[in-house]
Amino acid sequence: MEKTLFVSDIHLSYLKPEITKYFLGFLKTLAGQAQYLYILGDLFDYWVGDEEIKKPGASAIIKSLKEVSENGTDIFFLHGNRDFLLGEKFADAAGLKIINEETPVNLYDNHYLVMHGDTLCTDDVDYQKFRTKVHDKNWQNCFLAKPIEERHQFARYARATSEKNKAVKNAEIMDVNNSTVCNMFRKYNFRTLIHGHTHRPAHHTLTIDGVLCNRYVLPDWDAGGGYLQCDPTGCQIIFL
Ligand code: LP5
Ligand code: MN
Repeated sequence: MEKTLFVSDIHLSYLKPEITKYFLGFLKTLAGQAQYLYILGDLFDYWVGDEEIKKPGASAIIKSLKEVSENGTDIFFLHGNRDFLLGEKFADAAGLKIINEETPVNLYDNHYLVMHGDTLCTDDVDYQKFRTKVHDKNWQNCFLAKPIEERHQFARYARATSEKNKAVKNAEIMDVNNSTVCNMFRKYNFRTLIHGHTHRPAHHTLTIDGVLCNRYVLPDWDAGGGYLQCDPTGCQIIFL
């Protein structure tokens, strides 16, 4: 049967070889049997530039993604807050297509909107300020011009600061803002939103302007992993 798989927040890192192993297994078996695979951000724990494609950790993933795409699964990727610097060199090597941060998708006579999910967390004002800064093209060009080891140092510092901040942040702030979600449904006039980032996997139903809508939140792979499968009969979150 035709099917499409959605994953996010895999957070691949050489420090977590077991996640790499699970994800490679997922690509080889389940993803290889799908028509389309959508990776909705945070494939890597962090990404500091496409020079990294030659590093052993990344090259095993790239090789496997390329095999899946050459065997007939179309792969799409959108940026997360950890890998917003992943670029076209990676995309070429892995045989995937980088799509917009808000992408409407038509599948099996249904309209979906896919996103990473970080832009829905508008109560997290500190994060949104940080995001605006690092999404600035000048900032990115400056950052990418630095030596790779210096970029790693920045990324490690940013990761440690983020973990420290999260430990004292109110959990509510780190979830989506309901009116931001409603406005997203209105902006694109669709029925189903699929995103990750919050690490709160769930299927939410909500009524917006009298219309029943769905919001699927994808599981992260630090907590075991999983994916959303959509086919002509509907969508289902599957935990691994
Ligand atoms: O990622 P996660 O789940 O821990 O938390 C996110 C938000 N944090 C981030 C930061 C990333 O984890 C950092 C890794 C990105 C590396 C990319 C490449 C290199 C860039 C180097 C930049 C210097 O996205 C966190 C949210 C949480 O999701 C829930 O939604 O709360 O946001 C924060 O913690 C906000 C902090 O205020 C920002 C933390 C980084 C501060 C580093 C300062 C360095 C100077 C930057 C100058 C532009
Ligand atoms: Mn994220």
